[in-house]
Amino acid sequence: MKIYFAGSIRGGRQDAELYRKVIAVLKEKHQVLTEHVGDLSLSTVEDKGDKAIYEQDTAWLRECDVVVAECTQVSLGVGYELAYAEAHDKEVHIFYRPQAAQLSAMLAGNERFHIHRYAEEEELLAQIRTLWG
Ligand code: 6K6
Repeated sequence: MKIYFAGSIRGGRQDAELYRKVIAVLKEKHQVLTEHVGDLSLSTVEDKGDKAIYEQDTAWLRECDVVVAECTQVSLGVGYELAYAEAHDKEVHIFYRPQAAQLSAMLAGNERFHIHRYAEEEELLAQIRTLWG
């Protein structure tokens, strides 16, 4: 499967290492289109230009089979991507830590989204393996 992994970039990189680990598990059996989201060395401001990023990411969203998003760290870009994915009838899975964040009602209230709660990193990785391992 082609998986689009979404995680906060300009919204804050506190969970970037966690994204990297999720992507590593997904990559064991699938193609992850957005590996850079877990790249801790990338800059959040410069890079290839916002227009190019938007064009590439929306093309990948149209191309993917499933969207996997970690939403504990609030991100406008991830929220946009989830709405875009829904508009293109993609399967969407959202993971977050209820102890650390309240999920927006615009995500939590959308019955088309599959919402997964977890507490610890190992629990998240186990959920990922169960679904896509
Ligand atoms: C920096 C770090 C990693 O990649 C970069 C370069 N910038 C981006 N490259 C590719 N996709 C991006 C970039 N900035 C945001 N996005 C997309 O928006 C990703 O697919 C993320 O899921 C989402 C994050 O949005 P913000 O609002 O937190 O930046």
